[in-house]
Amino acid sequence: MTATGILPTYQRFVNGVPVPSFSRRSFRPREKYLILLVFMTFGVVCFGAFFYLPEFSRASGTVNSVYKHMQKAGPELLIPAPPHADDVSELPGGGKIIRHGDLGQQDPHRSEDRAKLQAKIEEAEEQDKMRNQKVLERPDIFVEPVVSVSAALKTNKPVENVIEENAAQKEQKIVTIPPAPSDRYPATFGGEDADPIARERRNKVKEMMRHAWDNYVRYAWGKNELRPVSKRSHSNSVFGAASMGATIVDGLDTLYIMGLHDEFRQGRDWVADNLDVSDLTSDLSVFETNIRFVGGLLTCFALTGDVMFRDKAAQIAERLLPAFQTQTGVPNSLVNFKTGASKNYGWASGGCSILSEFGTLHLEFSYLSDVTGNPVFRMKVDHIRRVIQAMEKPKGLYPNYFNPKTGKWGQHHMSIGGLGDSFYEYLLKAWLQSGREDQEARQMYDDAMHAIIQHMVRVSPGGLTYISDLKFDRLEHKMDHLGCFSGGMFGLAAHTLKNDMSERYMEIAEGVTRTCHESYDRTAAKLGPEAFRFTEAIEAKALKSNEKYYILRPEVIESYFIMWRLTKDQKYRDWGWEAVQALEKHCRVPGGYTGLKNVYLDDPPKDDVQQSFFLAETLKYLYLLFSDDSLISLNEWVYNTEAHPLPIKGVNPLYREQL
Ligand code: DMJ
Repeated sequence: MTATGILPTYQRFVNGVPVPSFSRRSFRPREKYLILLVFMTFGVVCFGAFFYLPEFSRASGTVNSVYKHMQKAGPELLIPAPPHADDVSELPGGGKIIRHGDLGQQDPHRSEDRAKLQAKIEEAEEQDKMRNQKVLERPDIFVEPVVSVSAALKTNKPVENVIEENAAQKEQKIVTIPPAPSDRYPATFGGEDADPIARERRNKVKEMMRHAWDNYVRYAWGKNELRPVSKRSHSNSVFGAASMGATIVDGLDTLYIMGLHDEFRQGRDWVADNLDVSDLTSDLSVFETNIRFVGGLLTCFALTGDVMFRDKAAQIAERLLPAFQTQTGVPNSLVNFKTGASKNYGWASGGCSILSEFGTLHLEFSYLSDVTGNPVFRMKVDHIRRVIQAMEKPKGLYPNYFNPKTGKWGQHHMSIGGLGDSFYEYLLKAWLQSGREDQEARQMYDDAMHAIIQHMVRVSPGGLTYISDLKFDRLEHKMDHLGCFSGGMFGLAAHTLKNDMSERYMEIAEGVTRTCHESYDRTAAKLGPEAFRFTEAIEAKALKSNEKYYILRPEVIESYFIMWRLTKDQKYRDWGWEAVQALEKHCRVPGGYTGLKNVYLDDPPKDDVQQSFFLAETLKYLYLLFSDDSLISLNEWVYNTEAHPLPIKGVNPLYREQL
């Protein structure tokens, strides 16, 4: 025997030829120990290698993952089988076979080890759960349509009872969608209409959304907006040249509602990885940032439960807070995200804040406080409410300008259009959003509408109802396209509370929506102008060249949508379809959708801008117009002024309040 290395060799040679050594029957004790040692080392190495397999390479959750994997190889591989009771089989004809288990005779170390490992697995599972929740928490959603308010009203029950009954019914209807393997978001909730024509039209709108989105992705991804004719980004938008992805954030919930989940995911990942406002050096509009970014992100949070959206919304809203540091606490219009310096526009009645801007924060800020548990946002908007409520109102009306330093109104211009519009909308909707708890808001709304009806609502000689502007006690017989949202607003007010105003509200809702449709119908393009007038010579038509453009605005279609849901009058769907055809004819270009410079020309020149609100609002309202009522039901959701639906407190389980 010669030792040639660590291990001794017993190779024998016969005539110089190696011969197998099986002739010897057994090993010597020293050899046995060595072989045992080799096998044990090999076993330990193999076991350890599991932890370096690629799918286990992420440190956290490893114990659990490896355990699960090994379970597949055999349940007893990692954890010894639990002590089992005696196995008893019945014999045909009576009698039993008893196989004795190991209960009562188990090794105490074995069960101790088992308990420790089980505890580790449970801990890892818990960590896994928390990690997943951070990214995506699966929400419960309603899968059955809920009775609409309008349908329920036909039962002649008081609206409150109907709402309560609906809420009670809904509680029983919550169903959790089972997890999909690769997609943890819930499926979009159908909303297919029974009418085949409506379904076809809805598909058309979805295709329009794809066209708008795909071209934005192709030519302006990450930038704010798209120039669809020149196929590049639009650096002159309300958010300037910064890459804030305004179209992504504004369009995301529309993608989600339409069931365009791949596109939604693409946008969601961009938001998660790139939306960072901490380095923005520009002055941004508090109002626009709130309605498009904070509102859009909060809706995505409500719909999906993905807390990334909530946290981004909170980060952005925090950057808006320095704008509230004024003498009165009413915020300035612009804030610098880097320095926190804020200011007002010079043109706004000598540096005033604007009613429609500081009055359009309430829905988003209240909701943000509820879902983050941080009261600061709600405190800010409650404070604005107190300041404004305490002001003396000329003829009961709210002027468009308020000086945040002196606490006085600026010029006495009143309007349901630009500079005033969404302030009124948010009074009504704050009441709705609160589950009708915020009575003060509803009272302020009714008081304001009372004054507006008395001083600003008029009917033209041709029988068209419109809401005129009021400037220094003089009516300016003109309506902005922006003011056309008010058809839907009056309708919603009428249907959500029966009081001595509700009948009149409904008349105005129908009248204004019809007038706004006329403003479309009286153009060559069949799309409405930015403003239209009522004079002796014309009705519902623009006069000045700077009133003749159409920038893909949503307000008229918004009213069609709300009025359709409230009345089920087919004309609203027909009018919406007219708008789709006109958009396709004049605004669609190979690179997306463009606005028009003059709607009175047969072939209107294009402005080469695809506004982010076209995706957020115009296409969303069109899609919902051709959906059934269960999709983002008016009973459960309240739309912010950028058409981002926010859940109604106490009614919609997707409210997701931090308690
Ligand atoms: C949107 O940004 C919002 O609807 C806002 O309230 C005013 N109008 C634009 C779209 O026209």
